[in-house]
Amino acid sequence: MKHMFTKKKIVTKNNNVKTKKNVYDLSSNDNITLGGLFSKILLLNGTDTFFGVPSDLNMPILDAMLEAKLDKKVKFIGCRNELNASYMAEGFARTKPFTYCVIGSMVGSLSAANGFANSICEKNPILMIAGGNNSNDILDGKLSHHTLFKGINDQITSFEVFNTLGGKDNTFIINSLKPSGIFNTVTNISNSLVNFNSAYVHIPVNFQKITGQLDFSNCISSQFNHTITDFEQFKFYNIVNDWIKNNYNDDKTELSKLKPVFLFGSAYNHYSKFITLADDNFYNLMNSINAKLFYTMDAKGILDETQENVIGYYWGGITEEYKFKYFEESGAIVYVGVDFSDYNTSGYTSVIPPHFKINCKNIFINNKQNLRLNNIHLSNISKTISYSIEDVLNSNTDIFVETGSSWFYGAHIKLPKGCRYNVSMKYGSIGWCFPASIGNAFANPLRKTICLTGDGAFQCVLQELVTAQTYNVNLTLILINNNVYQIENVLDNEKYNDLPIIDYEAMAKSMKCKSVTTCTVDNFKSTLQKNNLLPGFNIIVLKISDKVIDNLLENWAKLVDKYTLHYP
Ligand SMILES: Cc1ncc(C[n+]2csc(CCOP(=O)(O)OP(=O)(O)O)c2C)c(N)n1
Ligand SMILES: [Mg+2]
Repeated sequence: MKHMFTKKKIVTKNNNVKTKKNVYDLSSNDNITLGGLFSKILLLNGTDTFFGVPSDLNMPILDAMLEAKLDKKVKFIGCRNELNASYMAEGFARTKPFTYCVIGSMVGSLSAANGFANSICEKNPILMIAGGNNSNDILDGKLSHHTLFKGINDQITSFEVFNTLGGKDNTFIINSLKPSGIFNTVTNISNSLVNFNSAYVHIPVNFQKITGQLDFSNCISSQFNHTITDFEQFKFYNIVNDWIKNNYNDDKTELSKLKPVFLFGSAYNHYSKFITLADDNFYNLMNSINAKLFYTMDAKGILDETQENVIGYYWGGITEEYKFKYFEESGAIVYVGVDFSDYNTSGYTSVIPPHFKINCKNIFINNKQNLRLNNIHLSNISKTISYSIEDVLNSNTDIFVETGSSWFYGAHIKLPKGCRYNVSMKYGSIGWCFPASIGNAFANPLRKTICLTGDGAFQCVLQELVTAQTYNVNLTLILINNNVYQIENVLDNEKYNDLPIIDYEAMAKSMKCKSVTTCTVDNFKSTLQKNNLLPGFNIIVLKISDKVIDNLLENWAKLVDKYTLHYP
């Protein structure tokens, strides 16, 4: 790593590709800036929007990206901090091949690291373009601002952090002015992104103004097109059909006698932006074998919940008794793309052994934990919240649901066909939901995005009210204001879980938000129906008591906590 910045030779991990001389396509030999190349790649992949925060370390590349003379201008959404920018980029990348998050290294990149990790977990790829300090100062051993160390180490600290998070194959540095070097780095970046891996590229500020024969955009973008054509194999019809052929000799009558049960997990979530995983052929096939279908909670939305054979979620020990009966009576329990965690199994409780596993991970069976919640009590308040939201959903809505009690309101929503449901249940970082919803609204301006979040989570990221209002994004924010970290409070009813009483309506209005309404459960349904029809950004602050706790939430939290704290 030490020789990364020596003047003689630039050694990067891309060496293997570098040795292949002139592999890049020079059919388009026009001069272009490095920033222009990044912008062109974005445009060629069907999008024009990226996110970030300006810094003296990234302004040359930002300017080059924005000023590039291309068919179309790209759009930079400046966020109020880098963490929010990385979440927003991830929300955007949920329905687009990828996007960029442009930040300065260290003071910016370290804040964005949490969102970068979230995007890795969810496989919605973002490229962090991090502007670094001037490499000349590094070589002279001078101390530069925003850094911890002098010399070479100041430049590589941020790089190393992202190398640790994203892996060496997804972490890059541009330290060469040679087109071949740039080509190799940008090719490797596009390799990461097409494989749904988020990537990091570090560009010292003095390299950011590079102009030259750098227009490799066509050959790099063609990689995306190539990959997209391979998605047929992930269609659930093809997966299940192959399985029936291989295991039952295509004898559907024999199989249907076994009352097959399928549990679908989140392994395929990230393909759903490119193809319809569960199409009519799939449901016809499932009907022909009399199958009952379930999904894990991190995959909610992957199945069409209006289909009769889609029974609902399986969520470990808080799964309803009637659902377990289907599993007990089945002679063919099949798990497809299931990736169990303590969150989606409620602390690895009531994990059912499958007869068949297709592309599954992390399936540990511990029958000692066969706990069940026989009686699920949903308060009228919970029902009102869930069903009022359900009523405004349609095939043109996308809902984003935050970690916290929102997950449990979301769980009871029966999704209409075509409504996209978004959670981040693997990483579970509070604050993700609001910026990610804004990102989605940028990506899908003609659809209505609905953000369901708690007050604790919202307080992490509420600066982005300004961004949502500035662009008047097509988004309804439902803020559940219970003045408590409720999901934590059920474990430990302590003062530290209380939240200060804040007049969110006044606060949002002071931040120039135009449509803000505070309501209670009594008028939530009518408020939501009215306000959700308004175009642009609307906020509904739903005030509820801190006493609203369903046993579904309470039991889930206790089971997960018991698992988390368990001793060897
Ligand atoms: C970044 C981060 N910090 C802390 C946590 C732990 N945590 C999980 S949920 C939660 C409270 C959420 O409170 P709120 O948003 O008000 O939701 P409620 O359950 O009250 O609806 C906390 C602190 C986390 N998941 N992520
Ligand atoms: Mg709360």
